[in-house]
Amino acid sequence: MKKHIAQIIDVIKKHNRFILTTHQLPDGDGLSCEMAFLNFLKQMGKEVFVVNENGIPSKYRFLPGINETLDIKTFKRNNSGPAEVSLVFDCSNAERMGAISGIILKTPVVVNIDHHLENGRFGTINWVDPGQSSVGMMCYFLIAQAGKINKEIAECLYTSLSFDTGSFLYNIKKKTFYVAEELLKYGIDPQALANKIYYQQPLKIIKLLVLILNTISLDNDLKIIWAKVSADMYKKTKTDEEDTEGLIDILRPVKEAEMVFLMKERKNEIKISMRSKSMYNVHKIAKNFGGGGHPNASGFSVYNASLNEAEHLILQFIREKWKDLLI
Ligand SMILES: [Mn+2]
Repeated sequence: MKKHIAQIIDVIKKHNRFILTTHQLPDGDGLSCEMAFLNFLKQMGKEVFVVNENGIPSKYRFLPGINETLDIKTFKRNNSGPAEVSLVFDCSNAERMGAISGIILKTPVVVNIDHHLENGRFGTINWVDPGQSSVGMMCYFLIAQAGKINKEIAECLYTSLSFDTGSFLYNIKKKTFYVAEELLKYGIDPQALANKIYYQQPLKIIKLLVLILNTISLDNDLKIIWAKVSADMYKKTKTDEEDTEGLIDILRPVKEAEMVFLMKERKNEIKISMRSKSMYNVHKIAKNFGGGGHPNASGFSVYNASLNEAEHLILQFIREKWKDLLI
């Protein structure tokens, strides 16, 4: 860690134009890290662009600096010259950046900061640490080393820590609470932040949730529950996939479940998010289907299948291989 931090701070000192990004369908970890670095690099007098393939989900509009993010079109229009360094957060491989990856990979220095088990190491500097509960933790250590944490950065990084641990419920590592406490020293209000992160759901999402909950199935022997989201449900509730973010956490508290998964219908694709408590390593399932993630939280896609066909394929695999999936 020390070596990577020194190396990255050195790169930052030596260059002036930076571009920041995270994975497509950005989440609370990646976006918070972008905003923390936007603030940090500006303090250092650098020129910084934050570019994301998709728009910013409305629930993250409270993050300090978020209004400065650009979509690819605006970036290309406003861009007066190539960036020298790109920083990519929470992104396990270059493809997950989406269309922006072309621009990112062309910058002379690509800094890849991630905590996924499998990482494509697409950077010129790859700081990959699956032992960290969030990339926000890694950003904390780096920005703290540079002596540049302030209240805005603390708010961003606290959001990242909270988001990737489900509000400090899972994936909690030795240093999580230490870093959270350090961040609180900058005068942030954790209660107010929790409000902004978790208690701002529009009613339409609850209506979508009702439809999803109606599809719940349970395998009592294997202790698995799962649910489905069809394109039709989005239509009925005027929602889209962005609105399903975090909904899988509704399934997690079920006593009968050691593993939960949510299947989302896309065009020619079923996207699956999986979570486990302590019995199963869901990363192994994701890997089998060409996806990835962490032992307790992973994702993958099944292509050219209906919801029911994908469901059948996944359950067949788990029922055959369940012994190999135990932790
Ligand atoms: Mn993350």
